[in-house]
Amino acid sequence: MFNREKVSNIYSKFVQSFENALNTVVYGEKPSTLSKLSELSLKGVANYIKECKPKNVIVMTGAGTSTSAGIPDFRSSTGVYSCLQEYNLPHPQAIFDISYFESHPEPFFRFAKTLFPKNVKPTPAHYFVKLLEKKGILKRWYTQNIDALEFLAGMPEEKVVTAHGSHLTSTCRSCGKKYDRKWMTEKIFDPNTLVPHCDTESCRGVVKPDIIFFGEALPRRFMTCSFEDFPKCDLLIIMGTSLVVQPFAALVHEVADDVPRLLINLEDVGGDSPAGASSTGLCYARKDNMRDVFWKGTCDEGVKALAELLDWELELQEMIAEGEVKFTTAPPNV
Ligand code: CNA
Repeated sequence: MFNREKVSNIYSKFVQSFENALNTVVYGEKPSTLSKLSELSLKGVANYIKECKPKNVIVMTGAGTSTSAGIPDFRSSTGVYSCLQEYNLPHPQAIFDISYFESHPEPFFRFAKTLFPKNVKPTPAHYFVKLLEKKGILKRWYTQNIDALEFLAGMPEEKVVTAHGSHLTSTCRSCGKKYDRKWMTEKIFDPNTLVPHCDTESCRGVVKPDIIFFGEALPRRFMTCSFEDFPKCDLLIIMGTSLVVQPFAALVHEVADDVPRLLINLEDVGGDSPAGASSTGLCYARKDNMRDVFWKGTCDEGVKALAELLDWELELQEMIAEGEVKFTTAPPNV
């Protein structure tokens, strides 16, 4: 039977291979960098997932995936760095600087109410990654976020790398005693507590959420997992990050040269220099781009559009609804 969609896919593949051949001649691209995408668009990424069936998808996320949950990002005009005047900091980053925190923990804990709101819920973008995991194709989720929403969405711990730590747990700076998220949330919202101190009478050290401040080393797991995962990656999805914080941002280069990379973000970030210059970033704006797709918009809209193209829309909706039910009955105490 005549299948219009199949014919259209074959036709776009033909056009793509013709363009690839042309690029090989014009730009001298090696065959290994020829495009795996039928078209350089969200639809091309969806077709790739449907037809090439990648099994080692890596997702990299940043603060933009949690803004729809009510947590501000850092660098947008309404982000954290734009509203710190009242804290009298020497510079905005000082609020997350470990040496500043050692002597002035108060600004961080005053600000923590905004960064770690009560009753916060994962967003559709979080559930989309959970859906990739349910489909058995998620290699790992690398997040810069410290809000622990990945775990509230039900992601197994081994599937997530919290590159900058998370406030799932907290540690006493003096004796090393561990505290959970519930304990820290209660302290943050207790009007009589300015800075949380260790419960142990003989200690009373300052308890700090296990998030990585400027001046602290990244978790060892970030290195061990990234060395192992990125060479195996067959699709990279990047969402809601300005891609400026290193070494996280540099991970986009650690996948093989022909691996498709999809960026979903409100603004174009991590971009490369124009065609002809050496490759230093994502190349969606380059004329010789063969594998990068930039979808401009919110993470939630982006994943919904991708889910629709994949015919996963219903499953995503169900997953979101299931999450909502869990929250209305008993918010997870993680
Ligand atoms: P950032 O530098 O603030 O960049 C956020 C990016 O996301 C920007 O490019 C925005 O345009 C974009 N963006 C904002 N909202 C959306 C949206 N709804 N949909 C799509 N894109 C959007 O944040 P990064 O994550 O790149 O920077 C890394 C820092 C931020 C890490 O150290 C984090 O710990 C830190 N951070 C985390 C959180 C959190 O855990 N939710 C909140 C604020 C900051």
